[in-house]
Amino acid sequence: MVSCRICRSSLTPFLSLGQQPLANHFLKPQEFEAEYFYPLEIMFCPFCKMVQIMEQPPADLMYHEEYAFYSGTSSHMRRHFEDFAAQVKGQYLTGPDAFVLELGCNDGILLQNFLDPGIRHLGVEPSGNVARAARERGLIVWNEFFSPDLVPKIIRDFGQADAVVGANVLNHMPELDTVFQSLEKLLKPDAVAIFEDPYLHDVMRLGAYDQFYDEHVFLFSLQSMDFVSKKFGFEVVAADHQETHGGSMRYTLCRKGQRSVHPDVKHWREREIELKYDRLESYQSFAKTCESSRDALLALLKQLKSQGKRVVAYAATAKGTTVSNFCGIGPELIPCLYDSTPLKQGKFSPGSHIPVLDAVGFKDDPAEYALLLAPNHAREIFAKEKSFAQRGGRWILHVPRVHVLEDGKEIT
Ligand code: DWN
Repeated sequence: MVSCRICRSSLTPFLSLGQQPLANHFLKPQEFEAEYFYPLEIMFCPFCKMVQIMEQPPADLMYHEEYAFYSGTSSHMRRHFEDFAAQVKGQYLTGPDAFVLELGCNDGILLQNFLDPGIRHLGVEPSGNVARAARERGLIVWNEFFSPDLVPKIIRDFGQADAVVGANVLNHMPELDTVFQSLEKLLKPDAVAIFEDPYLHDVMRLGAYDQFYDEHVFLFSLQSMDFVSKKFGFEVVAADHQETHGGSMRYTLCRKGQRSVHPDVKHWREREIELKYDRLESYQSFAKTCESSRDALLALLKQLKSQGKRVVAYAATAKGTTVSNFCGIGPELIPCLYDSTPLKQGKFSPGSHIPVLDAVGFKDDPAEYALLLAPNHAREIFAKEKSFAQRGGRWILHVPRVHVLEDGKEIT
């Protein structure tokens, strides 16, 4: 029996994504043999409704000196975080000596937007390389795993916070209890915690099983976020849906009764009940969709190979690790993967061992098809790589179902 990390009830498994490697551990050939794998089983808690993975690899295997994901690589995301920061500044950092704390600030893509108006800030980031990149932007960053031990030090150096923020971070933190207990101490009485993470409804509606990998221990919904918040004396006062990462939710939390609750919170809460996200059957049906999607993608790639077509992949994402390992796609079907991150180039993709090449070379590759492993960045990548479609190249996407685009139009 596996217990829920939040309410200790017994969890029910609903989707098995097989043996998976560390999603962001791009490797050299000499590392293949000792590569770390773990079973990626997705579970639902019938009591608190939290969707979570069964087992998470040790944190220091995932976050370290060579963490492969730099948040700042997408220009679309840079704009998104400017807007996020503008909202936080305009609504919550209006006092004279405001202080904002960011958990898991990565390369500082969000936090840098607080520099200009001179707002006091601190980023806490466990991966050394991205923490350094954030410091190079002039930010104050502690290269640490966030833990309750840091709380007295933060309060000693900065005082209590007006806002604690985290983007795609809370879903990475298995010990949510200690995060909420820390928030209780860190936040001023009417201060807010704002967390933005992939949203359950979007994952369910898109069949986006690729949002599950080692780093994403939780997939939040309003109902599960309500449960955790309530457990620690907080409440959700705003729920702003975002289009990023295939669909995310920005939850604003504060101590219960401190602020009025935005009507959207009720709207999303009711919608989740209408869609039956409180029932195991919904997750079992989602699992079937994911398995069909896996079969369809593999069948398409095999068919194209039998026709002698060259299919490459684009964007060496963490999500792509789940896709290639769940579907069983290796270099025999996809000879190479193009990506803009220097740290990934020249290495091989986790588990599937597909060589990763510099994205600048994509333009010269004669491939007829390209599997897009970052569907969340489709607009940005299609614009950047428009010559591919212009010369007759076809994009393959696996969400919302496996399909092929020719000149922007779906052909299968
Ligand atoms: O939560 C997480 C999310 C926010 O980011 C992390 N745990 C890990 C990471 O997940 P991901 O790798 O699936 O993220 P993205 O943002 O979907 O993909 C980024 C990758 O895509 C990078 O390797 C760079 C690449 N990329 C590219 O090659 N060309 C991205 C863009 C926009 C491009 O134009």
